[in-house]
Amino acid sequence: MNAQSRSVTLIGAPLEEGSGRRGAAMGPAALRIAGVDQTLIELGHDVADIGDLRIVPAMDLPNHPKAHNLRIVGAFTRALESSVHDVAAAGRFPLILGGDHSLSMGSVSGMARYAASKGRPLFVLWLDAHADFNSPATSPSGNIHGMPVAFYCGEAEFAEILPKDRPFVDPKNVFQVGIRSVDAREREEIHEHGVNVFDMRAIDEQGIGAIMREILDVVTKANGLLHVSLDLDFLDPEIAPGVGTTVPGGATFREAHLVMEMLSDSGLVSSLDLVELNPFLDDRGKSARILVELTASLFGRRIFDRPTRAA
Ligand code: 6HN
Ligand code: MN
Ligand code: MN
Ligand code: MN
Repeated sequence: MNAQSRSVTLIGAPLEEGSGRRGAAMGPAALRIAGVDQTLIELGHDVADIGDLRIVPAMDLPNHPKAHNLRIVGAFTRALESSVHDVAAAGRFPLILGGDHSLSMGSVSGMARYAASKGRPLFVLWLDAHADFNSPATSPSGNIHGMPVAFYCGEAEFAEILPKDRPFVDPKNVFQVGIRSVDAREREEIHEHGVNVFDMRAIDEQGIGAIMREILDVVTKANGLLHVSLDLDFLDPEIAPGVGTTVPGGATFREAHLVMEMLSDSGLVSSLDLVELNPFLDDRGKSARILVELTASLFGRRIFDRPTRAA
């Protein structure tokens, strides 16, 4: 994605029912007000905005006691899976404006189907304070935004949402970076399934640059596509307060930008989620703006250019 111009399609997903509180449904509007489209256009990209997805609850799904609002989250999952797949198949870059993190059940599944159609493996970079690998059986909250990684890696409890033939993501192709809040049973599941975790301590000890090089190397060698899912709480709450699940000790402003700059240089990124922004909790648009600035770095904004690095 380096200096090259991309065709980007913005897809709004005003979903908040996967989280325990209201407000994330205003996320797409706040990201547009913060200028996500204009910023990409100024960087030389072609931008189409298809507006916000509208759904009706999926009444064929159960009212699950341990997965709150499954009918709404399930309907968004179906809508996003197909629209993200179709945008990618049309040769465009799907940029999903969230919305809470349960929307990644749809976006990642759509990209998994697209990658399979190209015979390429899908990798996921999960930038988050949380591992989001709960299932209805392990979740302490019942909030589905804590479960999307388990979903797209094949969690059986949600088998009714998408068609049976949909491809899952291999948990070994999931890289989680920035993790600092994991539930007890969730931790066991992560180990069992072989998810790659770089927690905050790994960032402290190794540096984010070395971690990113390691991840990008794996994706390059496998000729993979890379979906990036950016949960606002990856960042430290001091710089990004507009989120319902703040955890202290997050990534700094520069660490987050370096991630985006290295992703941009790599040219490997196929799709992006911006999630968990809750404008109702934000401080005068600060968090919406930082998400737009990080998106700009991913799409080629630089302080100064660097010589291209051999892979
Ligand atoms: N997110 N692990 C907690 C839960 O309820 O499962 C928190 C999940 C947070 C989800 O931030 O996207
Ligand atoms: Mn998350
Ligand atoms: Mn999170
Ligand atoms: Mn399991």
